[in-house]
Amino acid sequence: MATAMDIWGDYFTIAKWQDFVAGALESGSSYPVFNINPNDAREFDAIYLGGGAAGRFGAAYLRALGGRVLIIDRWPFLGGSCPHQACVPHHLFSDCAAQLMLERTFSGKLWFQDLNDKMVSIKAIVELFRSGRTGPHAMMNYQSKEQLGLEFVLNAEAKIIDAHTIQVNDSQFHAKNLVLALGAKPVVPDVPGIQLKGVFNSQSLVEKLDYEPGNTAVVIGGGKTAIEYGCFFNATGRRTIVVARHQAMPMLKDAESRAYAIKMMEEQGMEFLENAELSVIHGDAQGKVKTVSIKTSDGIIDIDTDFIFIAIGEQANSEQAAQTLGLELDDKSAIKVNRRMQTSLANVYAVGDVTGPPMEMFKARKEGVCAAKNIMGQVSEYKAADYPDFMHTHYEICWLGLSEAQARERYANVKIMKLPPDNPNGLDVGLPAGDRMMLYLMAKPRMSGFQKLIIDGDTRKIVGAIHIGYGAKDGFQYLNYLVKNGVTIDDLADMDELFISPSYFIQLCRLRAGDIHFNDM
Ligand code: FAD
Ligand code: COM
Repeated sequence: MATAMDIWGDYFTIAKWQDFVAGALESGSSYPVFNINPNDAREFDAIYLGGGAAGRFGAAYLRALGGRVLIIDRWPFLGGSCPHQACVPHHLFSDCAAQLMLERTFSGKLWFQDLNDKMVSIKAIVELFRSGRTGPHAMMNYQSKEQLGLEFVLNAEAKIIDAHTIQVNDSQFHAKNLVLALGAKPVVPDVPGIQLKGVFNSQSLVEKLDYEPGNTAVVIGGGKTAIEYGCFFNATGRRTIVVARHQAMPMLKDAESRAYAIKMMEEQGMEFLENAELSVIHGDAQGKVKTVSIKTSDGIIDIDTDFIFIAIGEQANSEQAAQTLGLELDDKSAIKVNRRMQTSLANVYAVGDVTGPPMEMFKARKEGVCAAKNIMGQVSEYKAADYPDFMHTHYEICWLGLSEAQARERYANVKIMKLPPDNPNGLDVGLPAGDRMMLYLMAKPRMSGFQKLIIDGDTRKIVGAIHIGYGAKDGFQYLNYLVKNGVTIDDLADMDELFISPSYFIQLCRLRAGDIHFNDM
């Protein structure tokens, strides 16, 4: 059995880290790995409890400011849930969904194999992820240790003793400040049958799936994770039913864009039960899911399935901190913080998913950095607002700013530029199109995407943008910054498009740039 390791001073290559992480995950044994500088006698300015996006970025910044910082994490790697159970598997599954939609659209044509009536293995893709994820894990460890010089303890559950002290096995660590970066976990609904084999969430799917799901997947939830994973299950060739308590995909506020996204999912065979709720999960004699009962406005619907995916939200990992330190929580159990990331105890900070929504990487990382600055004597405030957002269906969907309806409430003279434009052929028009969309453009134009720019016609400022297709996500990160700084259609018109680019906003603006009273298009 492995025992505690002290690795400060040892050079770990990425390959060595990968072997180490794979071994530790496989054996499941928790023996602490100490990477602590024995030659630094300074007290820690902070312990980041949790080394995910929030903890790792915060600690790196604190060290960059000249402070001494320790990260403690129960996993044998840094980077947290993103590479292990969240963003990375989600992007893998969404890549598969996009690829499979293309292959199914062209099934038996050109060079594409015949995929009609063929199911693709979910288990094989999950196993591919499980063995491949140690690559990113190793990279995070290498970067943290060799490039950023961070001190950390890994592979060890931490216990909070008080607002300055953390215990790992028999060792105690003290710091001037404590930063809770403990993340969140999927909400588990309290319904009969929830413990049956065959009921998964985003964590257990990648950790525990050990059989090939049958031909029907039932997804509970209408949010990002539900839709993203649902589209993947659908693309593998399974009947997929999404059960949403209210509306599916409510986060995409622009009604017309949402309608396009839902229509395209339905055309891929996705089924939606809205205003519906999981009622009971029934099992067979072996304790495996057999049927699920869904409560709808028309009564109970029973669906035969051996595979249920539950994605009804995430809940902060706040229990231990709340109990031990008596911190104030909000009504959803997230740790309450002020804009400097301080909890109800001044030297205890909380960052990332543990402080509640939006549960996104940029917010976790920026909160981690904000806490670091305050701990090191700067005054720094942060509250996530006016950010761009994205999710996947079989497509990549990005949005920023206001929906058309929101813009019309706020501005008297709203102008719209969109592709396809309103026209007698509806969606059956081969625009927009761009990288990864050209085959659809030629063979099935209605699948070639949708995009919309929302403008305040009086100031000519962009107030909202949406893109459904592929390849625009990168641009939306920068576009949002410009929009927040008041970019106009005339500014966009002055930019240099890399034609053919997936979002046509620059050229659409240039076509109107000289026209003071331009029309919707
Ligand atoms: P985490 O990364 O969860 O880190 C918390 C850390 O605390 C973990 O490493 C854990 O091991 C450690 N820990 C907890 N308790 C203890 C303890 N007692 N002792 C020691 N260590 C402990 N966001 C995006 O921006 N893009 C995406 O594409 C995206 N996809 C997602 C897909 C899914 C399915 C999910 C669920 C989320 C997704 N997110 C995405 C959100 C993103 O993953 C989170 O916002 C982000 O990982 C939060 O980082 P964090 O540091 O707050 O928490
Ligand atoms: C990315 C993990 S997968 S982290 O945010 O760089 O730590």
